[in-house]
Amino acid sequence: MTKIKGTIIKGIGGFYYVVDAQGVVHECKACGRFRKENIKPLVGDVVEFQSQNNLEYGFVENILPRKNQLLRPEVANIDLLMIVVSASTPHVDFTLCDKLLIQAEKAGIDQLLCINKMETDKKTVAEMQKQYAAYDQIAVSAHERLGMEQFREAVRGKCVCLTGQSAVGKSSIINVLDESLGLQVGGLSKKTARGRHTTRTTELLPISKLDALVFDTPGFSILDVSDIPKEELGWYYKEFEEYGGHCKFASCVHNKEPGCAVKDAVKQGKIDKSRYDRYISLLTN
Ligand SMILES: Nc1nc2c(ncn2[C@@H]2O[C@H](COP(=O)(O)OP(=O)(O)O)[C@@H](O)[C@H]2O)c(=O)[nH]1
Ligand SMILES: [Mg+2]
Ligand SMILES: [Zn+2]
Repeated sequence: MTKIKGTIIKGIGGFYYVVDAQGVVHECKACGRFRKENIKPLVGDVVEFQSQNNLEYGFVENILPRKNQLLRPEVANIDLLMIVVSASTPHVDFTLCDKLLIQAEKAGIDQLLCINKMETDKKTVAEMQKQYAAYDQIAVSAHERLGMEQFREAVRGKCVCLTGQSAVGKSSIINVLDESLGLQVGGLSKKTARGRHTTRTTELLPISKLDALVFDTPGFSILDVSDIPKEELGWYYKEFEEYGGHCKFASCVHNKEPGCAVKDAVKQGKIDKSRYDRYISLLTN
């Protein structure tokens, strides 16, 4: 029996779907050793597996070293985390955005903020640009096909994970990239103006004309970053970088310390006040 190499594109109910170099998808289970060693294969993992003649499914036997991984969404080996927000409904959850950026920065993953539904409201686009001036951003409309050329260029040749709240339009955007995918798209629940969860599992989709792999992920609104030591938190704010080294105390967490260059920058309007205020509430909670 020979080992075959492939990439996990989906995991459902204890089964992993692994695509090999020829593009054939194999249904696999994880070998028993993983459970014992508390290892969980992730979508995006490059694995070695064996198919067994007497069984319909194969066994994932080995996970190759990961380039990176995220907890939420739970994915491995990505080149870019695309944080999608909506210009109208659902309203931007700025704290969730902050946390997603923190998580990606800590994992050493590039980030791009993508504001979808741009045709509906110009104010949110401007607000995002103000608050996240230190981050790369694009504004698009999946419905009106606006900004999609820029989007394609951001994705080309990369393994990109789309993440964000439900109903911001992640699946809709991916459908524009490749019409043949026909991913299910959801409406907004009228009662709560929150998204319905249409995408239930994380799925890795090849977009061959862009030489890209794109993860479509279920939306979520809770992300816990409380495991990050408080003294580290500020490291993951790009706009603090320029100033953090100039604080009076090397251990400054930019809260109540005197001579804090980050706080000065906030006072001078060089760092966005809302971003800083939310940083303090993450720091002190
Ligand atoms: N106005 C507007 N609505 C959009 C746009 N893109 C997606 N939607 C709508 O937003 C809702 C959620 O889309 P969906 O792709 O399922 O979001 P997901 O949960 O992030 O995957 C659907 O009703 C879409 O039709 C857009 O560019 N403009
Ligand atoms: Mg979806
Ligand atoms: Zn400081």
